[in-house]
Amino acid sequence: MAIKHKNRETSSTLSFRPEPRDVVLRWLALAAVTFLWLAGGANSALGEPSTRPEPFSFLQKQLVEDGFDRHLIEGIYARPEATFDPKGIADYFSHREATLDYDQFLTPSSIDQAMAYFRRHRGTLKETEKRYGVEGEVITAILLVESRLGTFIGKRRVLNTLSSLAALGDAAKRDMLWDGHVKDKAQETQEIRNRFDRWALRKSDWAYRQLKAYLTYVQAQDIDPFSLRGSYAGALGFAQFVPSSILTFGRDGNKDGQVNLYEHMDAIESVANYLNEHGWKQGQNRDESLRVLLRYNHSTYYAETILKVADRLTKPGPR
Ligand SMILES: [Ca+2]
Repeated sequence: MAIKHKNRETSSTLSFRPEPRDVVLRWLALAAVTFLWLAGGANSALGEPSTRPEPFSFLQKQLVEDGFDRHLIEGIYARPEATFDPKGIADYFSHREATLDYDQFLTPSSIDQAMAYFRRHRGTLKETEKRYGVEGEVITAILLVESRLGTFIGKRRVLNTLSSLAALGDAAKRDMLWDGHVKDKAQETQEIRNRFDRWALRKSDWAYRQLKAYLTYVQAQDIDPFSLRGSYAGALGFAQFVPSSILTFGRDGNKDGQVNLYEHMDAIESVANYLNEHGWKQGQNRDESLRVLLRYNHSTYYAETILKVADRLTKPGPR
């Protein structure tokens, strides 16, 4: 991580500083600023957020103040892929874990897929079990539920998801999102609006910390920040880790020099390491297993589903 010396003075006076000797450039810059201002105004009037460059300008300033290299940050957010993702946030707000259908992972076809995966990766799973004390059946069950064994990883660019959520610290962004994308879905009552504001502020703080972890991770592993896709909650890879978990628990399972949770061997070892670090012991009882799994995901339905899938893989009986 290239840490830059904090300098509030320079970070607050970037962008438009025309040189008298270059009148043409100055007018071009002024025209560009005017165009972007008009475009932003027009979008706002339609209830749509302007996508660039306003949504992330405050965020960029904050990241530079927190030690990220200015050129790196400005370079990233100047790219055309950098867009505000209001629909992802609206979907995230209306998401309810308890309504997820966890039974889908216990159908005969899901168990068959998990069994095929368990056999295909038997060597890696056995080796990992020996080193971390986490049963291969449990790792397979987690990968099944998290990403359908690496086949369903989400389509959203992780950088945009985290940046959009982090930008909700700004009241104007919350208003824009509420008016344009949430209130119709959620019904416009003061109570729900208050709940949305509290949720947005909490998520904004969380997402900013995850954004910093994500930028640290992609920089350290030399990964294009826009290349990784994940869920609307900013989780990524076959194991659906949040970036801070990748930094702490991610492992280079296939020893190619890069921690890449879109690789099976890396994902398998990272899951094992995460559970091991949270207290998993081989042969522990069901209650102890549930307690550790709840550290991975706070839903009891989730933890129970993992153990049921793992049981079916351990004792495949007639169905
Ligand atoms: Ca690797």
